[in-house]
Amino acid sequence: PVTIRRSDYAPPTFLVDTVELDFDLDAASTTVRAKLALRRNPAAAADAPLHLDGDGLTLVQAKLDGVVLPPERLAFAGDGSLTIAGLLDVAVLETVVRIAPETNTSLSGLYTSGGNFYTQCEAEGFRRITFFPDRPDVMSRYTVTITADRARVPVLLSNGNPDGAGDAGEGRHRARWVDPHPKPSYLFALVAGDLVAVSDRFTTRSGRDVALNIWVRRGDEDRCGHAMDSLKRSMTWDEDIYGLEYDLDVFNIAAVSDFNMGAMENKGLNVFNTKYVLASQESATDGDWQGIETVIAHEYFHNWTGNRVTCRDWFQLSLKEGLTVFRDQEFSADMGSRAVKRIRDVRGLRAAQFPEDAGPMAHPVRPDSYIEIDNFYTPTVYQKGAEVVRLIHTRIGATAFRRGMDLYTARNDNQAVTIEDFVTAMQDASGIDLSAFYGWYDQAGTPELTASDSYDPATRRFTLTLRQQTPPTPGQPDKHPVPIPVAMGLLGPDGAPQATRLAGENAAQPGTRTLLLEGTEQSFVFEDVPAPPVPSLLRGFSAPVRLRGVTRDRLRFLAVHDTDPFVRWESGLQYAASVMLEMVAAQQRGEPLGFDAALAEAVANTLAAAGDDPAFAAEALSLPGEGFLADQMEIADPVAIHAVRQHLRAEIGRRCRPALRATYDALAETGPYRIDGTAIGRRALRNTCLAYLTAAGDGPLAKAQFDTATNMTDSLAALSLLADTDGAARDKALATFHARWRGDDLVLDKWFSIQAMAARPDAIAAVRALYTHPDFDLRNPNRARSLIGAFASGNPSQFHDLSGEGYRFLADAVIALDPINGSIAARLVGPLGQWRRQAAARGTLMRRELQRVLDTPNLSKGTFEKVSKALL
Ligand code: B3K
Ligand code: ZN
Repeated sequence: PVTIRRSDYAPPTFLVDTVELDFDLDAASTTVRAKLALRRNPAAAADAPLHLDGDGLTLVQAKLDGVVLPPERLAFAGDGSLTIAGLLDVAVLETVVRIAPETNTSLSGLYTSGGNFYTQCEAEGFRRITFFPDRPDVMSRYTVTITADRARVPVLLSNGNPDGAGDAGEGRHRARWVDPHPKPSYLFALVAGDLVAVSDRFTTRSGRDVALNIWVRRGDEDRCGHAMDSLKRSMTWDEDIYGLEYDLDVFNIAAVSDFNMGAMENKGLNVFNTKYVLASQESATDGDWQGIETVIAHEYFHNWTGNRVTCRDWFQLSLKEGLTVFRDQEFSADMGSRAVKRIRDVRGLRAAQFPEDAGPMAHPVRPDSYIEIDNFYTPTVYQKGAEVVRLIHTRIGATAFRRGMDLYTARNDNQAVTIEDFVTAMQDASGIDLSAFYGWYDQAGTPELTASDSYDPATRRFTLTLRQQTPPTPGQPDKHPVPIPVAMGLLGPDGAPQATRLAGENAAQPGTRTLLLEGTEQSFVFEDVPAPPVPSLLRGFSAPVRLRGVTRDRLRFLAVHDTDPFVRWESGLQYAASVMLEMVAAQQRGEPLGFDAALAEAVANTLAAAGDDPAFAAEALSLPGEGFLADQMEIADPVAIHAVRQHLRAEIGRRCRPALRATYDALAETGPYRIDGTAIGRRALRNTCLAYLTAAGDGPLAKAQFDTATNMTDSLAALSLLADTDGAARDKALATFHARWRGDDLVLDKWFSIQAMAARPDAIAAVRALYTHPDFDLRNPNRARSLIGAFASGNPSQFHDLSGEGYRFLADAVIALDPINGSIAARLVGPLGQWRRQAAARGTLMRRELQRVLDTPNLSKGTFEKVSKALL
């Protein structure tokens, strides 16, 4: 496999001004005719040949300027691409190819799902549809004609606006779509089949009337309301916050159950995993409702950050993804509780991105090289990328950021650009030099921020010293300091917030201020500090770093007194983590675990104040996760971590039982089902209480909740607790759930996941049995993830069982899946790559399984890249 390097970028030799595509749809053999209006790129050499990507295409005919090209003019390469030399500066190329959608199990290019046709082109799927310079810096205007059987394929959709439809004879019909906006090939989409629309309208603020349609399979129409509502709110928000309006007459969304990721932002025709569209009270959890809102918004926001302004090459992926995640995070924060949203996002970043940054696939937000670009749709490019945009936002402020966005879209509209174009716009709009922020884009690894301080009563000066250091990552042994904005404040000994005045300032400032650490180490001197204060650092998680050096006493103090909800939550979490890591060490030495009474006290205090903000209380009551704890250890011990967490949950449950039970009872649902922040927060808090009570031995409570639940959140919370227990109630609940939901794929995924994540000693046998269950389907990505991914990533103590059977199961599954869908296989293999963080006995077993995968003949590029890098 070839390594592609960022430094090797060369502009395309030919541009494609317009494309006419003609699809004759047939599941077994579809004919694709393409007519490309080519123009030599002024930036390329005058005699450079035309390079067309292609992958698995059967060429029927190629004509250049109306003349059939003889075979000797067509130079095919081993990867399926085609080079043609001797073109004039302006030329028209017409090709006819055949493809077979129904045997396309990779779900990239044109494929079928349940008899309907769908495409997925990002990043390199368009080359599986027709010969084309399949790279984002070639932007063209598309006209698409689709012909298909009228009875079986009544709905024919593509990008842009509809432009006529009609009969095509012999029971077939035809539709034409014109997209007036130039776009790269990765944004092309076609959806066709027996679908029904849920429709609405939206009028943009300049008066454009837009038809909104969500296309689903018959029977799913009544589960689209939330998606539609989220779409309209997203459209309004982007107008209000960024002045960005929708730019076509229709906005179509199509939902499909076989899909490699969450959703795809194709121009005017978003394609969604059903998971992020369909929801009802009975079938969707609160997490599902929130997921739909976020993903709908994310894909909609791409219309500007991604589609109108796109990426020059795939190394710039975070230009659209980091920025669009930042935008969807802000949207969701505005729709609900900003503090809780931030807490959840940071939780997610630490659960996925921090470990990635500390593992074999660590890469900068803007990678330097890749073998398979699909492997770089990562938490680093997405979530860390969003954090870097947030750093810039923090550094220059909201007003300058908005001006920067205006400048960015105005300057780069209809162009394929780079991260420099974004940073430059922000710099020009703010007048602040942002060049140091490139360090965040180009350097991998999570910086460690250490704080120390001293107070001098004589001068009433408080000196805060911040230091940074980034551990080495593969290929980047030496790191440089990066600019770290540290939002902070000082609290007096009584917990009251203090105004702050830095040496050299005239007046003290109340509230939060932001210090900027630019070098390796810097001291900040605060004047007129009456008594030794407690600093509150990294408010709102103002930078994606690991903060070190805050004592336990201060953590306890901050958890109670800080004005910033993020720091209050964070301090409680870090306090608990530090106690738990000590317990893990005790467990490893075979010593008794003990109990820190302060934890029970904190739980009691949180419960007492929970009425004010139940969603925040639920976050504050959640113990650090097993993955978070493992990530804090040089060498993880998943089994000990699990034991400690279970022990602590049971202890807290026992000690706080009356208060937990009182909260649980008080939060019982009385009115109608609602999905606003308060209702969701109440359910979250109630189910957190249920988890403690169940851990403390109150088994019947979970069973009772499962039996009477009227919504999926409560049902699933109870079921997942029961799944961890032994006995008849567990088996009965799982069987009841399966019987009730066997016809609903999205809910059945949950049934698989719950069992895959149950930390029982027979977990591996159970997972193997589920793998052969009649409802299991390796070809469906949601289902594969719900079992294999849930087990390997969501059940660490069993996955890391010392027998090595968990590793063997994962490798077996990856080897079976790779020839079917290499992209999903490469994703699922990830957990085996973390062998360096495990004790030698486990590491050896993990490496053996990685090697077994690597030795498999005909491995996909993506799986090869992941496995070979993990073994380096
Ligand atoms: N841009 C797509 C992701 C495509 C993944 C290709 N392997 C969805 C999104 O980020 O919005
Ligand atoms: Zn995206």
